[in-house]
Amino acid sequence: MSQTADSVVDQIEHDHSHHGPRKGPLRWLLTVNHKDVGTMYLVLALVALLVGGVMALVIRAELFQPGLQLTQPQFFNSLTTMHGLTMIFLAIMPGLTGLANWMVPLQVGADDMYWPRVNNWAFWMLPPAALLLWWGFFMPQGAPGGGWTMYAPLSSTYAPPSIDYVIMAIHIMGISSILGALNIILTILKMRAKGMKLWDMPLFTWTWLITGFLLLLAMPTLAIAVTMLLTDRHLGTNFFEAAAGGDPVLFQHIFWFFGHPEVYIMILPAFGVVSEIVPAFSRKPLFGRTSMIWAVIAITFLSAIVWAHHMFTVGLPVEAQVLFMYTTMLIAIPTGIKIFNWVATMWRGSMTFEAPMLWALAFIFLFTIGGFSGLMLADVPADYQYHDTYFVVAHLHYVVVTGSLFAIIAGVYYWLPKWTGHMYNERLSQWHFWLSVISVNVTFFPMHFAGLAGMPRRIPDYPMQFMDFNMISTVGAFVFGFSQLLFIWLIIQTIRGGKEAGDRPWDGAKGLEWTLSSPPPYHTFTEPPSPQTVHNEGPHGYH
Ligand code: HEM
Ligand SMILES: [Cu+2]
Repeated sequence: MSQTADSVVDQIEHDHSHHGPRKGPLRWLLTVNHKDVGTMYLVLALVALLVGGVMALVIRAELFQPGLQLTQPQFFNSLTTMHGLTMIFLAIMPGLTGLANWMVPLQVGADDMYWPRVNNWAFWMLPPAALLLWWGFFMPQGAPGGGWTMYAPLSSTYAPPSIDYVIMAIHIMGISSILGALNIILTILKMRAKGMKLWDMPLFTWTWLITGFLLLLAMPTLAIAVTMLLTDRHLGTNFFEAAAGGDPVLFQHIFWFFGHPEVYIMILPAFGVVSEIVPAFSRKPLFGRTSMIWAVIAITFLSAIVWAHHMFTVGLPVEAQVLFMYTTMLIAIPTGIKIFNWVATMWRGSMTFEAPMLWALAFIFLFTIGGFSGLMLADVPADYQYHDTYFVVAHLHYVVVTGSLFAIIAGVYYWLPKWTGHMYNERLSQWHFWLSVISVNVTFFPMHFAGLAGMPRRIPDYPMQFMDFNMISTVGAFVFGFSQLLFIWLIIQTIRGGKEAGDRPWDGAKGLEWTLSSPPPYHTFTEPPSPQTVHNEGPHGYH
């Protein structure tokens, strides 16, 4: 070896730093540029969305009618498991991380991330992890079918060999997330432009700062849970093996100590995106800015102490059930504050309804439905009835799809003109929005009723009585899935050309990102923004 990897990268950085991106495909392999890395995260998220989406459509096609038409039960269970894991770890999380990579340096006036090379590694861990995860489908006994929660002993004693690959994939994705989180935290804390105080930071950057810390809490916990699975499987430990004195409920405690914060990892940056868009299209400053930040901090704290609301039916002491019920319900307070503040921001604003705003409004409205069904689930006696029914599936999809995913789409529409230098096709975007927002409700709303009527989740077949709800959901799901092709087409169109965007395509938008050209120069803020610019674009400069 004549050169270390580091010196190769140094050379590349040196040769190209003043001119722009490296030419050819190696640009993407070796890039340490936050915008390139952000783009790669977003592309990966889109690919995962398609792969996970195909799995969802197979699930919905099977459930169109009672009986088994397309899948065997074991394969059906693999599909639900892999759909969940794919959407959470490879679609939503990388989608939000992609937005962070692009926007956090732009919003704080930095020239790149704090650790540009670590940023490259954190991304490039993900494609191999994705392959490891999906490889299970091609193994002799198929992919794991124990659910995305991987409860023991389904994922220890009774799992196919592919579970080891999934555990490996989760470890890799976890390391990637931890490095990404550290990088974002350090960028925010160490690289802010002169004159930008912590409390002046844009809301998207704020929510990502807090999410970074939540990732540092959650991902090691998940790593511990799956490592214990692995040692139970291969090294003779019996953490979860009841016959040998172990306890399967222990797995659930550890898993959900990760799992509940995880749902907030997927929603807090979404709050951030919506908190950028609503003021921009209402042409007013965000109402109750400081309370918005405190609400996020309060939600983060509460999210770490409510994990057992996923376990009401495992036989917890009744005192514990009551405690977890009340702490869970407390989350409604800071969440309510946020929703109130978004509505108050719009109150008497000069509102317009371009695509980013439409998606943000749909987010506020539909996420609230998900919040209410969450409150219903938090009610212990009621949860005894809903637990593991389609009601839970309805709830979680209102929060993850019309919540996190809608916010990512809103963010893409909001920042796409900045990224590409072109306006997207507004007419096509309206079609995309209305088709999606109608079909998503056709898909998920009936699931509440199927669940209340008693249809269990994670089953390939069901009695006749649930047929109508399922037929409606399946039709909705196919329309929703195919509508997203419009989005992909629209993005490709916008990258290729279209009306010039200008530096500030949205007249109500504030923030340092809009002071740069569209697209921004390859090396973002080589000249740090002046304190005057920082002031004008911050909350105190609003006029
Ligand atoms: C913010 C985004 C949220 C996401 C992404 C989310 C996601 C999920 C997921 C994936 C499940 C299914 C667990 C399973 O496999 O059984 C679930 C269940 C549950 N969620 Fe949420 N949730 C969110 C918000 C909330 C809120 C705001 C509340 C309460 C105020 C809540 C309360 C519950 C409860 C109590 C369950 C357990 C249901 C059961 O096991 O029967 N969630 N959530
Ligand atoms: Cu939870």
